[in-house]
Amino acid sequence: MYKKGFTLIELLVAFLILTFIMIGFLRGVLTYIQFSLHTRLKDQASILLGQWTGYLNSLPYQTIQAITQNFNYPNGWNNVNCGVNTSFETADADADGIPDFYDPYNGNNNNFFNNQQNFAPWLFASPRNNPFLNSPPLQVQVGSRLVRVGITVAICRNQQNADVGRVFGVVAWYFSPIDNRYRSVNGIVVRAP
Ligand SMILES: [Ca+2]
Ligand SMILES: [Ca+2]
Repeated sequence: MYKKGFTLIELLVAFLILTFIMIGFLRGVLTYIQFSLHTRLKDQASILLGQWTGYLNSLPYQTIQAITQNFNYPNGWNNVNCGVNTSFETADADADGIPDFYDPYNGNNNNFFNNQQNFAPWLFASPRNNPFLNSPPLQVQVGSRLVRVGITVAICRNQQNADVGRVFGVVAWYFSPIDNRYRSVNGIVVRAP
């Protein structure tokens, strides 16, 4: 005799379909959260880059000279040609495709996701070491992640070897919540007396 209602199999199938829909929905929500955090991190990196290049441009040259005086310049950065035919800006000692002047990690940057505080020794300023006073932050938290800033510095010299200025590399970076890979924006500031 035919009976109206659901059999156990029908209920099970309905339950399975509902579970798959829920999993798909949750995955969609998760992806949305990851992408929106990624966008916020990217925006914050651009903001910090703008704040730092503005700040470095605003400092009196005497201040810049004073704070960069006792730095133990790595990579020959105490003697660079800041003219058009310069190679210091493209040198890549750790061979990861990122010029060291804009590179906060010694080695492939994607490998530093689990070791994010292990900054390259050539950074002049980093979230661990800030030689600047009253400066923008070198680290900002966005959701569960951090955007960090690293700054390199080099001394420009002319053909007579005279000190003619300072050049700063500024990099703001984060690890993307989408794939945990390194992402960055960078800029350069040149200052002369
Ligand atoms: Ca590099
Ligand atoms: Ca690197």
